Amino acid sequence: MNKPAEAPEQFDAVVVGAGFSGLYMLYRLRQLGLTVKAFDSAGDVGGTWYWNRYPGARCDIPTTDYTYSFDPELEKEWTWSEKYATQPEILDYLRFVADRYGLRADIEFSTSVTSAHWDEQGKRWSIATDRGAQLRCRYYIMASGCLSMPKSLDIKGTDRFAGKVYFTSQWPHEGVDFTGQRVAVIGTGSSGIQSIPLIARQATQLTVFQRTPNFSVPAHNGPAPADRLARLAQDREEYRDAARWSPGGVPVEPTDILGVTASETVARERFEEAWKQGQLFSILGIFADQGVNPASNKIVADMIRERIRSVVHDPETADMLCPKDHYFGTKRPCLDTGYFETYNLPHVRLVDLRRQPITSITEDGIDTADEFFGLDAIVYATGFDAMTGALAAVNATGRDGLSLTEKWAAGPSTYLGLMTAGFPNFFMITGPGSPSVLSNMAVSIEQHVDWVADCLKDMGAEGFETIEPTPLAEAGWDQHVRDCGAITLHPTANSWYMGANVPGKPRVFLPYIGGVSVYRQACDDVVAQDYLGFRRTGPGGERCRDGVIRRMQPDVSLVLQLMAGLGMPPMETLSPDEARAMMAAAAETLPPSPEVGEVTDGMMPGPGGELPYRLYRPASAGPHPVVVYFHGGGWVLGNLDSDDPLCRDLCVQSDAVIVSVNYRHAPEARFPAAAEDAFAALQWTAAHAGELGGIPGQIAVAGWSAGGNIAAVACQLARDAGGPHVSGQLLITPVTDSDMTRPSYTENGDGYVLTTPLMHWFWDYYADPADRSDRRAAPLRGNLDGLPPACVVTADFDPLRDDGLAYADALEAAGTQVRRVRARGHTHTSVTMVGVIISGAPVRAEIAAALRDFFPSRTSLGN
Ligand code: NA7
Repeated sequence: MNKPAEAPEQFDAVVVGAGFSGLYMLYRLRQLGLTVKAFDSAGDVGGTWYWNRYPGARCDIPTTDYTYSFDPELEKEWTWSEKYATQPEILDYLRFVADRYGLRADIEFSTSVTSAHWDEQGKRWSIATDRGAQLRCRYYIMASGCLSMPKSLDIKGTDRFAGKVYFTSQWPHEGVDFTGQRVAVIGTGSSGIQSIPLIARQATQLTVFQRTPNFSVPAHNGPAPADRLARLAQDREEYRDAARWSPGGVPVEPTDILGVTASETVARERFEEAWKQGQLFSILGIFADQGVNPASNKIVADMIRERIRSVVHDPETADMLCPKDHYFGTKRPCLDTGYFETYNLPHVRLVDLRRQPITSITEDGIDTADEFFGLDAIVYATGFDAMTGALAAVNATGRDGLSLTEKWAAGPSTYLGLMTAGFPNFFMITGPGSPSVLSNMAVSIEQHVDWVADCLKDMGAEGFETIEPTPLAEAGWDQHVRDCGAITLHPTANSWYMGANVPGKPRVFLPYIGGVSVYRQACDDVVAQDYLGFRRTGPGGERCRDGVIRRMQPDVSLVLQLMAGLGMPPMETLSPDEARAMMAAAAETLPPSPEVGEVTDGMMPGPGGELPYRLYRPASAGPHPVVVYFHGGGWVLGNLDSDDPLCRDLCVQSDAVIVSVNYRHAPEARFPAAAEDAFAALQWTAAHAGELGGIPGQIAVAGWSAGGNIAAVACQLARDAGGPHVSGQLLITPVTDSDMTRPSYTENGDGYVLTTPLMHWFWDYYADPADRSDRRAAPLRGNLDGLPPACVVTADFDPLRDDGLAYADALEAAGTQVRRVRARGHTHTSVTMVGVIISGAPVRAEIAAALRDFFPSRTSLGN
């Protein structure tokens, strides 16, 4: 008779991993009174610090910060011996923590979870291990680490080598003695860079095989920094809180100094200071813009390369060690102790695999294109399948049989990096889409564990059994993660952050780069909004407030915060002259505008006197199509300078002559002065196109905001007058009507620079109420038949959003061809902030493409 199968053991929660995150998760779950079982394939606690025992292994965040903060008593009982503790000391610490809280009792070591299936009927996860155990649990938590799945070897002939083979990620517990041996190290990431100097001390001959040189800065290791210890001693809680609400999980003084505008002296001073500190966040934060601006990044990178050259004696080796193919910080920079100095030793040699690729590893060494290296030992420091590798290894199956790897075939998709739709009650600690590897892991781990534990507590209190993100919330978060990455230089690098180190892995920027504090706020906001974007179910029914937690472009929201911090008075409380002065002062702080071929100022006749104009000519050979441009500013503010950066950008990108016209302003010249000037400017420019370097007959109008209003009016007037012919109208977030009751006036009426009260202020200066329904003030009310093709740009966070949409709809209804450009996540003003708002660049590229399309014959001119 067959023995009846044992019923699976039941737990409230199963945790995978017993490293930093698994241990704390276990602690919190127990505190909630839940039954928990944790598994780890290692023989003891420690996670990454259990496995990575290679010589020189240390953390690269100061250990005073790379530590648990949840229990003040624990902090009193443990003192780190060095600024950057070694792997054995960190492992000791984690063992100490496990002992102190008696955590081992609930951990099964040397056991891997092999499968996890969601049972929709029973609302439980079914878990199986490689030791044949079957378990059922309500909550399944992957605390499996971001850098825990070693990358598979992808070098030819690795299995042929008869000598000793070592992996930095799985180093022998008893250690290795390389004395008298000819050793190769393959890989120059953190693991290679930390271990190479120590291996060199023992080996008779050391050859380092480098595919990509890495930026590394000296750690200046030693005792923990006195200032930090003092601050901690004085007020531990204040310090830990500062870390929690910092950009990277370590308290730092953020700078607003830009590399592109800093003097050489300031740049050098800041670099020297950061170099001295020997900390990643210092060297990554020399300039506020070094992560987003190539020119600023180069200043830092050049100074690091200068240092490498000053240390390494052989110029050829020094050159090989200088990173040139990626921006500083876009691959994880390293902290080292004597790394570059090691190459001055006579028995150490560097091989550049880009010049001299490995053809195969053989029985007794490494064969390259033009040389053979006889070896006794090979050390692989080739990295990890980062962030998704360990999650994919278990490959959980969620609802409807969907596996995680199927769902993530094109890259991971998560809500807050904590959960993923279709996988109820499945949590990830520091999953993709969270700050994780870009931050102090200790801080990010505690935040995630706390969030999950609090969430389970809330569920228990409210009688819910399952939780899962909605597709809408998840798609919104994925978009936000991509938006944050897109404004940085990261996507340009072949880094493990991008999944680029693993052949075939989708190229996606995996972590969230918006910052630890910003991220924490988003998580808190989700909870405060009744778990926005999560669906929770229980015997009493389900609750779901669906929505997207962050819809604004990250740089737009940053600029709004900065502006709010300046405490400027609302513009509508000022007089027009005061408002103009405030705008002029703000314009002075703008970064340099794009270069164009030529800029000339001139005057053209207008109905009320001469009108100043500024002409921007592309650098390419003319003649060019001509765009008559009208600046924004509510008919009251603005001038040729205010929209200069946008005009330059339009000129460069659309390859058209831009004639920016300074029409008359209210209240000095009220309605219809601006509209009349716009039409007159169009007529004059069309008549003089040839003299201006334009192609006669190829004229478009463009305008932003109130400028968009008079541009639209000019098109209607030109049609009525039988000319001039207008090839297209570009209306950037235009005012098209005087009716301020459309929903966007309420939804976006406050907080996004252009406010509803300010629109009232503008209208009051511009036009009498009786004139406001005149089609020259409200072009939406005019006859829209027979108008030129249009490009209408609308911004999500703009009171005028619905003005633009209404005009686009009405033009289309009248048979006009309309290209709609949605400035996703932008405000009324942010799209035009050239050089400030990076996320506006793709929108402006689309606008420029629309401009070019107004002039199809231009292509046939051979340009
Ligand atoms: P990393 O940083 O991924 O470094 C791995 C290194 O191995 C890197 O230099 C790779 O070159 C190199 N590599 C990988 N595959 C190959 C092959 N096939 N041939 C030659 N060279 C190869 O991993 P680490 O373990 O050093 O550090 C991981 C993180 O742990 C670290 O960032 C810290 O956060 C702690 P590549 O750059 O891909 O050209």
